[in-house]
This record gives sequence, structure tokens and C-alpha cells, in this order.
Amino acid sequence: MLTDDEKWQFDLHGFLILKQVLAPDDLSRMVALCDEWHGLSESELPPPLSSYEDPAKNPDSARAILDPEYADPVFDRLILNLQIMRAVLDITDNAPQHLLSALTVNQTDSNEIGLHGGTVGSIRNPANDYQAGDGRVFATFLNAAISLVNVPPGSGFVCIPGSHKSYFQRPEDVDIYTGPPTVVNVPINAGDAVIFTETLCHGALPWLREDTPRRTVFVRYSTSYASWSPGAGPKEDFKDRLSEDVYQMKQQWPFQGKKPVVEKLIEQLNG
Ligand SMILES: O=C(O)CCC(=O)C(=O)O
Repeated sequence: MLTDDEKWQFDLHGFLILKQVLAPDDLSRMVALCDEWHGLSESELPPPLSSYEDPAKNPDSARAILDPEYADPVFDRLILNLQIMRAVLDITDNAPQHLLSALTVNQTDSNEIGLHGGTVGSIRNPANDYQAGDGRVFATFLNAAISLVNVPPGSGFVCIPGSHKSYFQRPEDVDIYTGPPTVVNVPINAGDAVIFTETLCHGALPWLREDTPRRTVFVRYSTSYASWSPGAGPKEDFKDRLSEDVYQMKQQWPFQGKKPVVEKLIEQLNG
């Protein structure tokens, strides 16, 4: 699964960069669907797609269209992408659950995304935890941010490396603009993914490219025995739009015993 170097990186920084996780055809299809859906108003979106915030009500926010996997198989496939799974399986100790995908567009005039997440004080949220031990790294909540465009230095994802283990309150004047070594920008190319634990303090700088919006797919996973919110899990009314494996990846599963889809993925990764 993860190499020793990757585990060292993830433990040290709280994130990993996985290069070129998308097939070129999938990348172009995602961009095309992203532009098509983001060109629609909230009521025009194909069900069950919806926006985290209706752009008509919050025009300055980056718009995140939720649940794209129900509307096109390219986003269903992405949830089980082997390069992403290699990290997610290892870091969740082979007990992953897909929580939510979001197809997000940031324009040059979209609001910046302030620093959030991180461990503050001595009491951690047990549903969002990070640990390392016995030669392993372990997190209960992971976010895979797959970029569909080249992200130039000075815009996009920023984080405070190591903050997934920090104990003390972040000073008020530390923000997304603070710069290195405290706040680090992570420019990546189209098709690359940043996988981070949600205990990492992170945010995003304003988008700089005038020629194209920032398009990102955020794919979030938790441990399969966690219950995040009432009603979480696959949308039963739209179950027939998902592959059986993704349906199972969205289900909660007991702590003991692996999901058959996980067994299958491990075989593929080992094969
Ligand atoms: O736009 C980004 O890269 C940051 C996204 C973010 O903060 C999140 O998904 O929690």
C-alpha cells in the first residue's frame, strides 16, 4: 500500500500528493460535465444533484455541486480509483466509507476559503482523528482533492503542514496569506490529487487564472464504522445509478470484517 516514504510524508505533513490519478479521457469528461452542470441553475440540475450553497443566494461563494456520482459513471469510478484507494485503504486500515463527492468551481471573484480544521486544545473530535503507530498512519476522515486544471503557485489549496498533530491554539493573525514555513501553498497539475486528513488545518487562496475557472472534485471518506449524520449513506431512491461496488463503499460496515469491495480492491492492488 503506502510506501515508507509516503507514510513518513503523511505523518509529518498531514497530506500526500498523488500524481496523475486520472485517465486523460476521464479528465476531459469531468471537465465537460463540470462546465455543463455549473452552467445550470439550481432547479435545472439533474436530480439528485444539488449545490452546497445555491449560487442564486450566495453568488460570491465557490459553488460545490454534490453527488455527481449519481449522474455520471465517471464520478462513480473516481470513488474507487485505485491510486486513491491505495492511500485511503491503508490510512483507514481497510475500513473506508465514501461520504460525499463535490464538484467545485472557484472563479477569480469567488470568496477565499479561510483556514479551518486542525486539532485545537487537548480534546479531539473522535470522529475526526489522526494517529501513527505500529508502522502505520491512521485517519478517520480523509479528503481527496482531485484537480481538473493546472493550479498555479499562489492560488488554490493551502495548509499548515503538521497541524493535524498540533495541540496549541493557532494565533489569530495566522491566515491563508501567512506564507511559508507556517502556511504552505500546494500547486498541482490537472489530474493530480492531494489527499489530506481533515484534522489538517487547511483553506484556499483566491483563484488567479483569468483564462479558466478552478475545477476540483473533492471526494471524502471516513472509516466505515463511523456514523456522520442522520440519513448518511447511499441515496436509496437513486441506488440504480451507482455501481454495486460504490453502493457498498457508501455503506456503513462493522469494525470487524472487511467489505467485499475492499477485498476486491486489495486483490486488484496486489495483482
Ligand atoms: O479549495 C480548497 O482546496 C479547500 C477546500 C476545503 O477547504 C475543504 O474541502 O474542506
